[in-house]
Amino acid sequence: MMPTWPAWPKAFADLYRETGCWRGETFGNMLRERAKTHGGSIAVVAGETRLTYAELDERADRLAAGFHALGIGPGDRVVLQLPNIAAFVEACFALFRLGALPVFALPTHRSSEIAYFCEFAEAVAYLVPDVHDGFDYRGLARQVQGKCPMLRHIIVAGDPGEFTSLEGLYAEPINMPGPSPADVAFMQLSGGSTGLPKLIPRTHDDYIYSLRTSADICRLDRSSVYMAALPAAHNFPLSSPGILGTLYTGGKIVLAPRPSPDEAFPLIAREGVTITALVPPLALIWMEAAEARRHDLSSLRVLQVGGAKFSPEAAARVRSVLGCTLQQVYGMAEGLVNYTRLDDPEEVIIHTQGRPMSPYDEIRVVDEEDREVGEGETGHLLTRGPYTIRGYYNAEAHNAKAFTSDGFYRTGDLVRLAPNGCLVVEGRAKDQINRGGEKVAAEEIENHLLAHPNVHDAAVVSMPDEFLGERTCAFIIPRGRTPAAGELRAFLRERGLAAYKLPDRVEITDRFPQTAVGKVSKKALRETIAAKLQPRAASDA
Ligand code: OOB
Repeated sequence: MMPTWPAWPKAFADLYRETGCWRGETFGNMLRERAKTHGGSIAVVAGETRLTYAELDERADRLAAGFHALGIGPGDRVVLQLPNIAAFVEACFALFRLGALPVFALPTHRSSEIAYFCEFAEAVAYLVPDVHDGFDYRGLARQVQGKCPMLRHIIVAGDPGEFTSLEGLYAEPINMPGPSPADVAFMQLSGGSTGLPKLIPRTHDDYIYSLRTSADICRLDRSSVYMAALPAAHNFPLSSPGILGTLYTGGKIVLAPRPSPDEAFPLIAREGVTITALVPPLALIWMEAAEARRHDLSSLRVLQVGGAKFSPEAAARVRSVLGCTLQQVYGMAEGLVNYTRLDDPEEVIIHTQGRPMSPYDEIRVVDEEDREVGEGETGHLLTRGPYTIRGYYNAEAHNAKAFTSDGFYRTGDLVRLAPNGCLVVEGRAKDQINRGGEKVAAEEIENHLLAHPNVHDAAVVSMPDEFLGERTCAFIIPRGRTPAAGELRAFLRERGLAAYKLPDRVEITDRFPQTAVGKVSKKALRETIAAKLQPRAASDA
């Protein structure tokens, strides 16, 4: 069955083509072109592996032939869970060329998330590393296989055990028609605010437009060296401008296995990294490390920070500590990405989250009734444009709520439009915790907690945290015996939930505060836990 997803209405698609946003390019052809014009330049550095554009192009062709031989074809979904290794890039381009759709899982996802992605996307294959960061993904694959009988292939980069070896798939290239530019190229995951994560279909046309524009804004060219320190599959390091934007411009990408200064700093010096992207907590760690130790970070020209709000105090230190320009990036896997520009005044770079990358991005800041708020007032951000989806994959009922009738995406973010046209993120209306860039949907965790025999009711909210910005607090009304926090965390881990989703704190209560209409007041719960943490924050200082 081919995926169902709401495409752009014809009038908009025509507009985006006429204005040159969508140029009819595909990822497969984009790599082919670069391989023709500068095949000898280095495209990918990962560990000991160095691939030129010509080599990457050829390996993508050979791997596409291998996937084809397994019976993977156009429109098929493949859940891809690879860390920052060369196989990630090769597998992406091989699938793009085939017209098969990677579903981008994160390395931290576990059986609960992966089994759901496989089932919901009706995936035919699941691609994992053997072992990464001490975790054996073949064990995870076994669990997933048990839950998802329709999964035809489990493919392993490295030692495959009983599964199919990725290395063994590379075959003689074959001719294949390839997808058209308007086709869906892959699916990203939504941070989510509901019980189950949503899949985000992105087309070649729209995604290539977004990474080309991002690359322009970041002034990438053939001499640029982009380091992916965040997980490659996330929208930020993948395309803002990230890995794909750098390959578009013919630059070099360096895949860092982990973002720690110990691993990233020597790579910056060795490879002459010019630009990289971090979430706020990592930016803090990098600044601390750079101050404490002497490292040659002189090649670094731009540090992008995004995924969660970066405090102005920290933002103000970036230039002096790391010796580069800060770029704030406020984006979402659904589309819209805002950037502060490299030549913006320091004031704008420090205090705002930038402005939309495209002149065709439409922005509305509205109240609860979807009426535009007054100038400079805070409201809900709605957006529509040439690279913002019109709906999630197979989610009709949810789409009716997540999008306005005229196609604007409800971001769930509370923002203010500054007089200079830049957005300032002031908060969030969606039921989500942003744990230093990692998104946790409250309802998803609540549903898992409710499965515990000693949990009568659960409400998950954010609590303030100096380092991550927010952490997760689960309020629990017990049933019978009161469960201990460690026991609940172990229970969730046992259910196959990613570690970043486990509640950082558990509060036991006998009832939840309610709103006027009788719903659980998460606002009151957030205030309760924030007040409780207050004295501790003061004594820590
Ligand atoms: C990025 O994408 P997602 O899909 O993981 O998360 C999107 C959400 C936004 O709706 C917003 O709530 C939050 O993450 N966010 C920020 C932010 N950047 C993202 N909140 C405050 N300040 C920022 N700078 O996180 C993402 C995708 C592409 C580029 C960059 C980030």
